[in-house]
Formats: sequence, C-alpha cells, structure tokens
Amino acid sequence: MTRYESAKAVYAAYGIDTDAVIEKMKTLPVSLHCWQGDDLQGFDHEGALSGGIQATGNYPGKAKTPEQLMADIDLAMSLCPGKKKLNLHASYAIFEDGEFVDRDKIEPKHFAKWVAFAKERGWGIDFNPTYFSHPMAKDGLTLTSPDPEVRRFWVDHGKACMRIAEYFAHETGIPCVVNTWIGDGYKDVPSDRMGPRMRYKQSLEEIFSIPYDKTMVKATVEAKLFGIGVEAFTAGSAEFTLAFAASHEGCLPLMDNGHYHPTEVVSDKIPALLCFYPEIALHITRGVRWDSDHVLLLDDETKEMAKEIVRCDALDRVYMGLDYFDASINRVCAWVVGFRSWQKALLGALCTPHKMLAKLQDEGRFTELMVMQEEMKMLPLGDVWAQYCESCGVAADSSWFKVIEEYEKKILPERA
Ligand SMILES: [Mn+2]
Repeated sequence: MTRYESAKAVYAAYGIDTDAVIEKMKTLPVSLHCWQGDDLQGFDHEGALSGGIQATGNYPGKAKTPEQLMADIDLAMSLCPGKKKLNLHASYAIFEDGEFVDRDKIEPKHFAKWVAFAKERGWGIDFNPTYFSHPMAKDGLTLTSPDPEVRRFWVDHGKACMRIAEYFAHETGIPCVVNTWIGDGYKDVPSDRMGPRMRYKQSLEEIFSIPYDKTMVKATVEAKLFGIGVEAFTAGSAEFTLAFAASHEGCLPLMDNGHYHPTEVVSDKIPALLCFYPEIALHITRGVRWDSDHVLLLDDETKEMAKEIVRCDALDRVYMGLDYFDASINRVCAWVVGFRSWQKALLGALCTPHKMLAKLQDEGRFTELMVMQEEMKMLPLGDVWAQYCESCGVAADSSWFKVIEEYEKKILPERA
C-alpha cells in the first residue's frame, strides 16, 4: 500500500473521497497578485508608494520590466498546483516605447500583452484600479476629494478600469473581478465624516453607471480600517462598503483579512455575508500585529477561512485572491509559499467531514465535537497533498526551492 492509498482509506472512514477532492481542487481558481513581484511599483510612474501602504525590505532581483515580471510569475506558478488566475493593478499598463497616457485615459490596448500572456496559459484575469501612488491623489484623496477636478480624474480612471475589466472577461471567457479600494482618509480626528463618504458613494455610483456585462464583470468594493498616515479615519470602512454593495445591484463586498481590528476574523464574516450576498470576494493575506501583508502561511485563521468557504458550500460563490507583498525575501518564493499555503488550506478544508462535525454541534455534543476537531488535525493530509501535487506535476516537498535558488543566481546579475 502506498502512503496515498493508506491516507485515502483513513479519510474514506470519515466519508471523504480524496480522489474526488483532488479533482475538485483542480477546478478552483485562485488569483495571484502581480504586485508581489515588484513591491507594487507598476509600470506607469516612478517614485514611492502612497495611499497608506508600504512594502518593507530591499531584497535584490526585483522585476523592473513587464518581461521580467511575467517571467517571475511563470516561474512561481510552475511550482504551484491548482487552477490559476492573474490579478493585475491598473498601474501595470504596458505602454509602447515613447507612449504614455495617464490613468484616466488608459484603454484595453494597454493591457493587450497581459491578455496574451494570460490566454496562452488558460488563466482568467482580475483587475484593480490604482487609486494611489499618483500626483492626482491630492492630499491622499481620490474618489472622496472635495476638489471636483481630482474627483473627476479618478472617476474617469474607475470607468476606464471597468472597460478594461470587461475586455479581460470577454477575451479570456472568464469573469473578471474588478476591485475598488481607495486609501482615502485622515491622519487625525476629522471634522466631517459623512461628507467624504457621500462623495465616495457618488463617485462609485458614477463609475458603475457605465454599461457593462454584469455576468462577466464582478465589481467589488474593499473595506479598510486604517492605513499609514490615515489612522483616524478611512472613508471606505467596513460598514460603508457592505452597505454600498448591499444596496447596489451587481456590486459585491470584498473582505481583505488584513483590514479589520486584529481580534476580528474574516473566517467568521464569510458565513455572515453568505447569508445575504449571492457572491463575495476575498483578499487573503496575513497581518502580523497590523495590516502588514506578510506572506500567507498555513496558520489557523488561513485554515479557518478555507473551511468556512467549503463548509458553506460556497466554492462557486467566493472569489479568492491573494494580496500580500514582502520585499525582504525572494519575491518569487513569496508568491509560491503564499499560493501553496492557500492550496493546502483548501485541501484541508475539503478533507474535513463538515456534516459529521455540524451534526455534533446541532445535537449539543460539544465534548465530542472538541475531541473530533482535534482528531482531524492529525489525519494524514500531507499524503493527500503529495498525491495532489504529483497529479499537477509539481513538487510536494520543498525541493521546488532549489529551482528558485537557481533562478535567483541567474537573474540577480541581470537586474542589478
Ligand atoms: Mn486587499
């Protein structure tokens, strides 16, 4: 008996068909965020990040061109099992030599190379307007700015991004999640909280008023608690975005698990939202003490989020995207560790006998429930993981790291 055959028998005793789980895993798209590859620099501007976010570290070998970034993404994805999707920011527009248009004027053609890249690999594309790291983010404000000219620029950016999202969806044949996050807020106690939020609401309504294919373009709004330099007030708070999505047809809430108070957990919010929203979206990250965007690991909350999606039978109702950026370690490796961690979390969730555990809860058998939940932790998931990876043609163990090391040796001199 192989280790997999033995594990299969263990799980079968709990009513879990691991062969079916492995096949299911191959159908679940997970969106890989391009911005881990270059610390959110993008290709449309020089200069530092703004908008209350920051990448820390200066590990050598950062991708500086579209070709380098694509090569890095290719390498990362070749080391990961599962179905992939690409997540782009608007600041990753690719201009021809000498060409430049500002963010309010970008068009699908500026993303044609990304579409070719994704289509060749059979990937869908998700998209994000970039409301930061730009001179028109005046006083750190975009869609909430009291200056009509600033707001006009960013509303036009939002509309341009809706058209590009539709282009992605139609070209790839795969729905595109287009996510709005703005860093707008105030460092200290504001004198008006509702004014900025009403302007945000109006700006969003204007952006989403353009005609677009609602079956293929999923407009999401992402909440945030605070950012660096906007500690006291964030316009796009949890209540604001949930209420906006609930009251605007075709709009979905997006939860980033770094964007809440440190003791709040998104695993608990997933089933709450699924009671009301047909579909929701996630940015999966790991905050250490704050919204630090550390590389995703297989920690308890990561596992719990995956379990909730599976337990709620909502794998076709939750759009899953990764969102973290660490510049202190090999960036390609950071992608691989995070992507594989989420794959492991999903696999573990699919290998959990949720109905049996829920029955114990409903029957008030809480002692037994605790015992069984602990029992589940020691089942041979690693052997199922190995089988899954093998069937996807990737290494199950850390031997993939050698490939990263080789690549780093080769590319570092070129990018210095
Ligand atoms: Mn996010």
